[in-house]
Amino acid sequence: MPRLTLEAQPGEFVFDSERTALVLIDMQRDFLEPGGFGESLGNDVGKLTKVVPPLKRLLETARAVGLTVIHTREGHRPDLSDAPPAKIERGMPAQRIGDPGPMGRILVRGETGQDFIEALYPLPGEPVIDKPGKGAFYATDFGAILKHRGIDTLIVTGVTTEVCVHTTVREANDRGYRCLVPGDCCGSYFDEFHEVGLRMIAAQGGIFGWVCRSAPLVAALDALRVQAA
Ligand code: TIU
Repeated sequence: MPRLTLEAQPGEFVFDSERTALVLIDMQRDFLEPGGFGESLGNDVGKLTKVVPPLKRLLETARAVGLTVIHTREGHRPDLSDAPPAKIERGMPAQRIGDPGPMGRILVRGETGQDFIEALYPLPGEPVIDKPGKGAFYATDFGAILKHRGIDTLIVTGVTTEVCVHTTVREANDRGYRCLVPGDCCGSYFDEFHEVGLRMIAAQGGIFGWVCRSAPLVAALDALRVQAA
């Protein structure tokens, strides 16, 4: 069993790489590029771009050592039948879910804006979870895919820290998964929510999971590759 040990908050994180999945939450144009859902909610989407280089490095390392890699994508059916009216109507966005925008209809499956950013695009064979909610488990086959692959540990990354990353970590924690969150591979439109969101995960002895930086995680995974060579 390829076991790895990592310094993390609130303490050492030990995991088996064969039972671990790297999960990229919603690295979509709709959240990271102008003209999409994130901007329609009044956010500065430029706040999220710093996540891309460290996450790309982690993704490439995970792929190189054969970790399971899973991508999620928030969005709705073109007829919006899976979009709760309360979600569509909420707030005062300039453009709402389903409205036309420069990247196609906002947060609608199959539209350019709803797709992944180029730098982190899934490879063939990497599962893509289309999710209508904030959490990756709600109304998806994410749990079934993890179960069939024997996964018990999730490395959860992506955007945004306090919304879809947090919701997924909470859902996973309640289902018995051990979650590690590399903080610099997550991003928020709000610096303080990002910081506090990470602290909330690791507080109280790791109430929802563990938090680390990506550099030691990449180094630990890389060491596996050296051992195998
Ligand atoms: N608005 C916001 O911060 N996030 C979302 O709506 N979805 C995700 O976090 N992906």
